[in-house]
Parts: sequence; C-alpha cells; structure tokens
Amino acid sequence: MSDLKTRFLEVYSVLKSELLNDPAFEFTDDSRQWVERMLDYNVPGGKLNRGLSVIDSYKLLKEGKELSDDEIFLSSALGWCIEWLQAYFLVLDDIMDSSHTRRGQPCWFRLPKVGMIAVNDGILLRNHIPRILKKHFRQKPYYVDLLDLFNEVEFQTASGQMIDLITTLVGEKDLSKYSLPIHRRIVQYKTAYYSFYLPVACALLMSGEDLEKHTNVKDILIEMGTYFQVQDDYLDCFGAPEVIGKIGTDIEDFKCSWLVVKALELSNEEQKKFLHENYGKDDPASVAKVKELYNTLKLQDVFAEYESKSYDKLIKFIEAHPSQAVQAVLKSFLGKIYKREK
Ligand code: GPP
Ligand code: MG
Ligand code: MG
Ligand code: MG
Repeated sequence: MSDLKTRFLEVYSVLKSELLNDPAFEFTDDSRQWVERMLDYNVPGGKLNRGLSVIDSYKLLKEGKELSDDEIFLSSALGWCIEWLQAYFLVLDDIMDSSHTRRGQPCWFRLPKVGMIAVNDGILLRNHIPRILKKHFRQKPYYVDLLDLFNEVEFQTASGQMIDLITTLVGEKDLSKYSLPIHRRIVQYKTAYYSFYLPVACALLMSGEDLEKHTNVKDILIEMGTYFQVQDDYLDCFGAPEVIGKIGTDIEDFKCSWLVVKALELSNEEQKKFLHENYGKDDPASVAKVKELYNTLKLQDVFAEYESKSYDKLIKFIEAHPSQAVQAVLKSFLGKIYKREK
C-alpha cells in the first residue's frame, strides 16, 4: 500500500474517534457502539478513489513538493468528508433503489437490526461532514468556501437523484421517451458533481485557489463524471457482482440507464415492443429477456466503442488546458477509471 494511502487510512480512525467523543452529544455506550459500527460498515469499505483524489490532486497542484504532516492530515480529512458524503448517499440510494448488496455485503438497511434506522443513519452521516469541517478548518481563510462547496454539491446531487427517480414514472408511461440528453442530465447531477468536481475543488480551495477561475476544469470533470456513470450503468448489467460488490437493479427499477437508451436507439419495432413488455419488471425471467436483447444488440461492443471514444475526447480536452499541474491532476483521475471493472 502506498504511504499516502496508509496515512489516509490513519486519518479515518482519528476522525471517527473525534465524532464518537463529540461534546455536543452525551453518548451512552450503546449509542457510541451504534455509530461506530455504522461508520465502519458504511464509510471506509469502498475503493476510496474520491477521498484519495483530494490528496493526489493537492500534491500535483503543489507540483510534487513534499507535503507537510499538516497538509497530509488536512487533505485526508477533506477526502474523508467526501467518503462520508458518499456513504450518506449510498445508504439512502440503496433504500430508494431496493438494492441488495453494496461493497460485497448486504446493504446497511437490509440488516435485520437496522431497517429504516438507516434513514436516520444517513442523516447522521451527512451531519458528520460539517462537524469535521468545523473542527479542522474553522480557522482557515477558505472555510466558508468549503461549506458552500459541500452545500452546493449536495443540492446538485439530491436534484440529480430526484430526476433519476421521477424519470422512471415517465418511462413507465412511455419507455421511448428515454433519450441520451435526459440520461446526461441525470448523471451529470447525481454523480459527476460529487464524484469528480468535488475532490478537485477541495484540493483547489486548499491550495488557495478561487473556484470561479476554474470553470474549465469543472467542465472537464463533469464530462469525466458522465463517462464514469455510463460505466456504472454498464457494470450494473454486465459487471461481475463479486467484483463490483453489488447486484444490479437498473432493469427492475425502470432506470433511464445508458444501456436502455442505447437499446431503444438500436431496436427495430418488434424489439422495442419486447423491451416495453419486459423492462422494469421485478421478476428474473423478464430481466433475463432484457439482457438477452442487450446481447442481441451487441451492447457490449457499443459500450467498448463509447469507452475508447470518450477517453480520446477527454484526453484532447485535458491537453488543451494551459496548466501542466492541472493537466496532471485530470490525467491521473482519468487513468484511475479508464476501463475500470469495479
Ligand atoms: C448513483 O446512482 C448516484 C448516487 C449514489 C447519488 C445518490 C444521491 C442521493 C441524494 C441519495 P446509482 O443508483 O446508479 O448508484 P449505484 O449503482 O452504486 O447504486
Ligand atoms: Mg443505486
Ligand atoms: Mg440510484
Ligand atoms: Mg448504478
């Protein structure tokens, strides 16, 4: 494991212990145990790409200069705030999507002793973020900007989630209303802002940058986030559950997934009718029929082509950026997700 990752993981224990001893609440043994278990179950078990990207990006922005202990701690703490945000979103998203597994274990709300307590746990996870920021960043000149950034991005994500959910009502009425522009709008808001823009924006704020001056970086990151969510849609159907750690539910849930949009584009009338009959049904036979059609339409090849074209487009976009340091940040990010299998 790289040294920075080890340091990053150590910071989790520090933040957790601070939250478990937060003087604003009189913890009992039971409540402290609950929160500790809830955090360990939901926060650190993912790929940690978003969190680690804050330190990586900060380091690249400092053009490779050795980071001080304080800088490592602070960039890690910001990284963990994003992992906390992700945990909060996922705990609630899994309820909304009726998912079964996440990161190779049952979704938190599926545990018999948890159930709908998970809703409140989501609220708690969300509340931990401003507590971490207050403790470690209150004296920083960029504190207000950080709070504002997290608020903006959370609002955008919840709005994206809202359209992800209400679009299924439109699809139920008429599946053929699903289109690439609608898909793009959903994924940009529900995924790209918090997964791609947020980590780099945190690193930029820590480096003393003004975010208003970096709208072109934001545009590139949103484009990358869109590509990332297309991969997520693809893996929902074609990924190996033991590798991605979750069992797909997009077909059952009537989601406006990139795959169904492409399938509609490529289908003849008969195949469209077949999709209308089988998409969005919570039974394994219908799901299998939809997957069969995806195979007939060779969606795996269509995706492979999309993936390499997106990569080339993103590289061109990145290389047009005037700063070498920013280019390095963006390329490192893209390298982490290109052709990902999980
Ligand atoms: C990913 O969608 C989007 C989120 C996790 C944002 C959720 C936002 C909330 C405000 C709760 P997804 O459902 O495709 O992700 P996954 O495939 O991981 O379930
Ligand atoms: Mg989901
Ligand atoms: Mg979802
Ligand atoms: Mg998904």
